[in-house]
Amino acid sequence: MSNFEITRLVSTQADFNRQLDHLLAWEGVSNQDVQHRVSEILHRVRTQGDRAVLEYTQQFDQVPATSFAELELPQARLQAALDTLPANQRQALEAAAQRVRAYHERQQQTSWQYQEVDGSLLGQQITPMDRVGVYVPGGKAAYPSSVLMNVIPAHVAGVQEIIMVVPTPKGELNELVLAAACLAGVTRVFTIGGAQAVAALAYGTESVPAVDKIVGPGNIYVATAKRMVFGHVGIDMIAGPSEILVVCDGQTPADWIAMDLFSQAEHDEDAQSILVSWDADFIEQVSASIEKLLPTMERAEIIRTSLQQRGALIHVADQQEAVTIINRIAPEHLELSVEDPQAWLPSVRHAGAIFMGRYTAEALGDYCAGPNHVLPTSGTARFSSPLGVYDFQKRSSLIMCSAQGAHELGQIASVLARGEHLSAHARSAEYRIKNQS
Ligand code: HSO
Ligand code: ZN
Repeated sequence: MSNFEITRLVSTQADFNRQLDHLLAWEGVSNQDVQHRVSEILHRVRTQGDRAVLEYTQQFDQVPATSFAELELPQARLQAALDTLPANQRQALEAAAQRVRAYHERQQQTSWQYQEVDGSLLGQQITPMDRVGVYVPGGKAAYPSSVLMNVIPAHVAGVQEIIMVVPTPKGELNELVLAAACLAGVTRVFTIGGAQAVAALAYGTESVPAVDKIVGPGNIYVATAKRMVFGHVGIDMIAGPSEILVVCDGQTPADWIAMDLFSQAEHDEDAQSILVSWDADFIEQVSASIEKLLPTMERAEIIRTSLQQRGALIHVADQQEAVTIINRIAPEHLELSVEDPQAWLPSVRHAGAIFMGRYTAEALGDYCAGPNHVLPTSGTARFSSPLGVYDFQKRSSLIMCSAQGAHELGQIASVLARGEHLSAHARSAEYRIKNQS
């Protein structure tokens, strides 16, 4: 414990901005070798279908299946997983699912139309995607909560078929993941993973139906495969490591804040936890809490590495500087552990999710508050939003011209079309101008 070091930054230091840049630098992984291997897997699955997926699954996951049919779980298996959960787990999962559903129902978009004075109609029609694939990692990163967060918005959006893929290394199934899939509304489950599962979902095989969009986290092979099939199908964001930025006025118990920092750090060594405060004494208290609490943690080594590599305690002069740092980082999770978080909101321009007030631990949002825990990372909150119902819906524009509307628009379109030397466009519009056909 003795030589534990977490980066300390003070905003008055001359090279503060450079140090902050250095702290935030994150190399998105892109590896030529991985790309090469993934493109070969995509090609084989695209051309050989089930047989290639089965072979890769036998090889990479050491699954003894001899036919592809063995790689699909019946609905009854999901129901059985739910039915055999210990009562407290089932209740917690149901409560979380119900809250996540209620929140996402509010995101439901509605179609609209309006009429112009000439009787023309304009509008926008919302339709769900037909079929969506949800990737669920196997092994240590298999989170039932992520099943809820990826599947429920698709279900609320009205997606008819939600296909889940989950690798089962050595045949090992995660009962909570299956129970969550059952509650969330998954239609079919295939026990496949890696780039081969992404390929199966993107291109379809004899057994796996091709989907319109693939969402969900995965390792570098999965992320690379998702990037490569993008365009053929939609994908969600490519998530970087988890991050939390806690802004505290010094009035929250230091142990609470230390544990909030740990809660993201324990995800993995590359996760980033940062505290910003204008109270220097409080920063010392949190530092002491970290030292005290770290040895008590199950994942102490992961937390220690994460905090040492990418964590920081930042002392700023005042609240205004804290705001500048928030917007500079555009964090995935922002905890405003302050007296009046509402007063801060108008200044927060970029953050995936904002946890307001001393009682709002980020962990509550990860599981059951209701909002989605799939959030933009690595500063991408500058231009993107939490996963939501809108990610599983599309908009179609609606245009219905009256005779009078066609007459008026025809004149505008004709002039513009002739300016572009597109005479079929012009004449198509002109036919509908009164007295000209
Ligand atoms: N904090 C993670 C989500 C998660 N936490 C799942 C616990 N389980 C994503 O930002
Ligand atoms: Zn988490």
